[in-house]
Amino acid sequence: MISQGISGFLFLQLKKLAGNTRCFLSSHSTKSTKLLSFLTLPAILKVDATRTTTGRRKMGKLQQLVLASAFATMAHLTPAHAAAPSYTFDQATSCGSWCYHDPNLTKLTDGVVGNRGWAYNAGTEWDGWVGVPNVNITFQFAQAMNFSSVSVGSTQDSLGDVVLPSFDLWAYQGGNWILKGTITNPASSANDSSPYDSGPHPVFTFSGLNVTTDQLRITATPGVQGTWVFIDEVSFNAAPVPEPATWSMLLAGLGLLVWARRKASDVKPVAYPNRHKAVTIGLFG
Ligand SMILES: [Ca+2]
Repeated sequence: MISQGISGFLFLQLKKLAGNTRCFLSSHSTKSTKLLSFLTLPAILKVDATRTTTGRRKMGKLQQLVLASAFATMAHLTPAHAAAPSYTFDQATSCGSWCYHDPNLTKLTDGVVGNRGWAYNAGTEWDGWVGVPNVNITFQFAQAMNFSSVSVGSTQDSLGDVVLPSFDLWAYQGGNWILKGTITNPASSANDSSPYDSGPHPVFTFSGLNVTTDQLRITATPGVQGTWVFIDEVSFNAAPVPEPATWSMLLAGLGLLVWARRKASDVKPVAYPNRHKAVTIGLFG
């Protein structure tokens, strides 16, 4: 968001520089004319720079703005390449009637959501664990992110088979796992559904987080021990946090801007020879 703001500011400065030159014909010029004039701005300023102090000052400012814009654009593009998280379990999945393994560790972040009845699509969407006290799923992100919410999908058929778990959310900060939220699902037959129910299953969301980290952990604890835990998808609402290198690029761009403005204000008037007069002297002097 900050890099976008800086990029926008740099563009406005560039536009202002263009608007102050004669290449913008008038306020009534068409958009195509203004765009053509904008694209020819460097050439026009270069010609002006050979004639006047103002033209030379504007040419210098244009060069600094283009360089600063390049820095800001690089900084803006860096967080846009944040990769999807990888994840691991601390308990092995089980197959059961169908197979609830996740051999490539992709099923929880592939965007594919199962049905409320785990058997409706042969259970292929679900990761499953059975007879474990709990399971920790740890997500590793390519860079630090600011999380506003995290959602987990699960289901239940009966208290003697597949049971809704409770969830804890942890963030790795300062070398420790910090508890950020708990969603409790007490064991209740009210959550029962047919294994062939084609409707949507419950999704449990940790909201209003404002948590910055590059690692999150979800602990799923079954409401009844010895039963199954099923999870099909975990989704994150997050924005990338600029890394130190990104901040360095932004600061470098801002520094160039300040330097360019000071340089422009330091320019002293220079007496340029009148070209017409010079020709006159050449002819008749
Ligand atoms: Ca999935």
